[in-house]
Amino acid sequence: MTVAITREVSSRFSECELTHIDRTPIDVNVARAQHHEYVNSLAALGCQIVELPAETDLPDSVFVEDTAFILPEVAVITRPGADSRKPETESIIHALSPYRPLVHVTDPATVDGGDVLVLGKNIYVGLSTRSTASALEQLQNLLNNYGYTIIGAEMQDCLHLKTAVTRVDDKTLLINKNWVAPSYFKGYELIEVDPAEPFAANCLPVGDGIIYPTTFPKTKQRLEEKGFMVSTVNVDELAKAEGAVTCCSLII
Ligand code: CIR
Repeated sequence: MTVAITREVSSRFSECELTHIDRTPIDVNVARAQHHEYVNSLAALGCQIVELPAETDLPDSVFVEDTAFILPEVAVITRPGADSRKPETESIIHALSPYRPLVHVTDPATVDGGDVLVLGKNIYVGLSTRSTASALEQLQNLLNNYGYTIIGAEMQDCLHLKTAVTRVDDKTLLINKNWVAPSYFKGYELIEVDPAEPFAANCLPVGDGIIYPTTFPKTKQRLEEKGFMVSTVNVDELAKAEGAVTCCSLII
């Protein structure tokens, strides 16, 4: 059984952190409705949903992906790069402890889960504004015993590594080559985003389907042409906070 941990949208969502996009008015009720639709599509693809209550004082806390990443053997609790987001991990520790032994990234290192792309035993970590070189070192030490290799990936012009590249299946990645070099991912089939849709590289494979924003029809067509079953959700209001589909859940 696949479990998806999600968290309801904070009433202070419009006070979110922003790095690469301009602030535009956010309607929290619309964001909540879209999040609800997202959670429903996770359930429709077979996930058992564990929805945590909203954390009013943590505007970005709907983006649970940044607080942890989950491996078959262990879950890693991150230390998010933005100070406003560091307290988000507390409730996630409680939520994840029934499922995995936990290990922790500690001060002074920071890493956002959105920068962590797990491809088998290779774990790529985006060298973004949120994730530090010392986090790479800590992660390597924490995960050595399980046979993982941590690989730092240079990236540019976007918030997280997974804004630039995500896993579609075991052999296939969806990528914006302007934001991360394809040479990191030799041996994978790379589906490029349509040039008109630079933010389209973030998809969430779950069960037999791919959860994907409605906003990127041209790239969606590229996924469908390769035989992937794409299930679209409107996450435009969440995207105003620089979020996308991977960031709103932790998949176990
Ligand atoms: C932030 O800047 O941290 C949030 N406003 C957006 C985080 C999105 N997270 C993700 O893509 N993993």
